[in-house]
Amino acid sequence: MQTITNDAVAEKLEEIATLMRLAGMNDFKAIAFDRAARTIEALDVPVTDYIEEKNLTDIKGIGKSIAEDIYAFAETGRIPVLDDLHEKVPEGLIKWLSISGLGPKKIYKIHKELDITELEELKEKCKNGSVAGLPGMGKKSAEKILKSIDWMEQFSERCRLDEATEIAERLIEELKDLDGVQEISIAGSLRRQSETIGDVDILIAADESDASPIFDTFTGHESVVEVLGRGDTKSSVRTAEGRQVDLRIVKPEQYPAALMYFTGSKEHNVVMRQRARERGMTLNEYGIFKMTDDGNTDFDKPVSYESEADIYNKLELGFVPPELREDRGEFKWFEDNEEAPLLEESDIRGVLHAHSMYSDGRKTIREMAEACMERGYEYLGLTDHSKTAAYAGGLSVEAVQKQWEEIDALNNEFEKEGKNFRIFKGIESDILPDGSLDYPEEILEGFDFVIGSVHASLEMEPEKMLERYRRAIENPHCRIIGHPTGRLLLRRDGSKVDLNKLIEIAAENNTAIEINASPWRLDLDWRFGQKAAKTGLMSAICPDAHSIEGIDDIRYGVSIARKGWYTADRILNTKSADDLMKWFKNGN
Ligand code: DGT
Ligand code: CA
Ligand code: CA
Ligand code: ZN
Repeated sequence: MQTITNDAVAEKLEEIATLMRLAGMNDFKAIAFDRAARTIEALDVPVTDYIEEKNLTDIKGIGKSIAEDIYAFAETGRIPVLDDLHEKVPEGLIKWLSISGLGPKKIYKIHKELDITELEELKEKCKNGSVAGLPGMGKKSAEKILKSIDWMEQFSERCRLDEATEIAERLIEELKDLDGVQEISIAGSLRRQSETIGDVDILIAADESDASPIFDTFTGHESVVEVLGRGDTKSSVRTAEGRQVDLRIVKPEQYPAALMYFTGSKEHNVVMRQRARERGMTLNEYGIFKMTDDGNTDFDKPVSYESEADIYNKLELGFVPPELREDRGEFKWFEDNEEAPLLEESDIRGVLHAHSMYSDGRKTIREMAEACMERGYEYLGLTDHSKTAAYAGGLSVEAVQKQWEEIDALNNEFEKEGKNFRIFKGIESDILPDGSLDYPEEILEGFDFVIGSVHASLEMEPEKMLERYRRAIENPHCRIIGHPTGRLLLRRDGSKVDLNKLIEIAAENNTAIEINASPWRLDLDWRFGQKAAKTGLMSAICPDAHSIEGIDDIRYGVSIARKGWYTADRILNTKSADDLMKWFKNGN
């Protein structure tokens, strides 16, 4: 038997459900697989315990036939139903799943009615009106599909920050202890913590004679499916995820300059080179050199330096943290300052914006709270969805009241046990199209804080959207605005609300705007950080966690906040629990 994880089993079951829908099979079967997947994922013991005892059917929601599928998977790594489904479902349709807004059932319908399987055919049928003519579709749906395909094609060249991070960390783990590796770092847009990443860049300092076996390990890594190029100083590969990774190996004495150069951004490098020239030097990926009288690089006259920071110092600058290297004000600041007082992950004292099983989260309130405690946080601001978000299990008034009782009981228990931890009663209230919040006044009053989020009618006229937000912000119960544009990176453009104006309105009313830390969102965009600072806007790093792992997305939120020049004092969840409650009540 192979060792398999709960997640691996859940993933297979989910795949079966999706393929069943793509094959046009009866939905109740697919639903059973979906439910089984969620059940396995939420198990708090290894599923292998059940597999060994052959008692999977003891788990509620796992019937005999699904149990057999899981045993087969554990024994052979394969599931016969899944293999059959793969035979049955045209390969082309699976690609359509990446088109945002197009689910497997709709895909099956289009495929069956129009007898097409390829993306190009789908595009054509959207353009010539065939898709619009299908029952239940219409012109708007066809246009939406076209737009989503456009997005997909435009951005498949890039990936999210979390995907790139995982790839890079996996490779670095493998490379860092190899013989001859003196230093190793991520470079490029990943080191700058951009919200999407083209290729992953890794840099190593090693003697020339050690390079070859290091490249061997890199190109031979189990996650590598294709070697795109291999030279003496650089190799490029494609990983199983379809991402390109560049590894460069430079001589130890060149490492700091190379690290600076390959971290970029290009715009930042341009200014750095210019600063070098103004000081009679040239800067390139090999180092800093004196210039000859005729303005050429004098490679015989290297300017000595020991570190990346040293290079900045030579150019009369403080060390610029990688996140800030975008030529957006860093030169001005670091001419006068050794460092910028940026937010650090360790400043974050509590978790705001998390979902439980009351709405669409995967864990109980207790499980979420305990996970926060384990991570050293002092509070959890629980915010399930509000009643209008029916698709996400939004809470009825009765459910809200039940949740409050549960939170009170948990808080009492924590206090009795002397735990320094509190759960705040929050809600992620939909901001309805007219700007009102989702509950009557007497319920809103009972929350410790309300996050107001737009989840529907995102395509509203920008002016109307701003008014919608204004009304929500002027409601004294609304203390934080959630994911202000609603974008899903590489998937869906957000609403076109004027963020500069939104920030002004929020700041005037002492309402915060979250930095949604989910790597799908990273919304508020970091480019608005300086505007936020000017207006005195408060923000919060909000993981929008739907699971325990989701809490750890805080790291991405912190990166984006740093990239937006946020200091700890402008982030709500750096406050103590008491101070935060005060801020929610009084706004200071
Ligand atoms: P990406 O991969 O599109 O997310 O963005 P980067 O910034 O990682 O770009 P990449 O991988 O093409 O190059 C890595 C760094 O190398 C880049 O940030 C700056 C430096 N670099 C590469 N090519 C050039 C260039 O032609 N001129 C300058 N000044 N720097 C370059
Ligand atoms: Ca790159
Ligand atoms: Ca690159
Ligand atoms: Zn939301």
